[in-house]
Amino acid sequence: MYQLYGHRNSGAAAIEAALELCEVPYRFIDVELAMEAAIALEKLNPLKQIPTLQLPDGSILTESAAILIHLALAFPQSSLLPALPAERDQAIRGLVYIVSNCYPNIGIIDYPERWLVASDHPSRENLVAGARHRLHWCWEVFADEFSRELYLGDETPGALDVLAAVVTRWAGTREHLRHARPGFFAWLERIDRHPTLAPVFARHWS
Ligand SMILES: N[C@@H](CCC(=O)N[C@@H](CS)C(=O)NCC(=O)O)C(=O)O
Repeated sequence: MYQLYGHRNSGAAAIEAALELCEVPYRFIDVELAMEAAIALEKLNPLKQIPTLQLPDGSILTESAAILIHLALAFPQSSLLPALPAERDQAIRGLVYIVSNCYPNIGIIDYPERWLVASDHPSRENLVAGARHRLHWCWEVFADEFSRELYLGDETPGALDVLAAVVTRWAGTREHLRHARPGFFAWLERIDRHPTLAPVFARHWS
């Protein structure tokens, strides 16, 4: 069985949502609830980051985009990635865009000291403010560049929809997009309400 290491209000929500869309059984291991789970995570992923996914054969996958692409390929009936090669290329481009341009700013905002040699309060504040600004701008660019790749009709959401819906949850991104890109903001809220995804997101953000 798949074993997903995560905790509430985290990027593990995107993988949990994808596992639900694939309709495969999995176990969610909350690394904030049990010390043994945190120790187990460190053995599997030296960065101690989540999501970390243990596959049924025991192998380990980290990195949200890699995990989502794995699930899309392992469960093609889920339509996590589009079947048409040109559309699939753009969806993979979008996944890589999010994890390379948006997600790293969250790490800086949460742990600014990792990026500073001298971690005094003004330096941390300055770095966090810059990362927040960059994060919000990167999402504006995403909204402009990728909206046509996303779930706009009645189809099942895909990996790109799910990752966008989760990574926009943090550091004031949704509030920013509500005014800066209202169409994209409304579309994110529609994904939140999808019947398969809503219960997952409720577990993470209620
Ligand atoms: N590159 C990773 C980033 C994952 C990540 O930063 N996860 C956060 C939680 S949402 C985390 O585990 N942070 C703890 C840490 O960096 O120590 C991915 O794309 O999955």
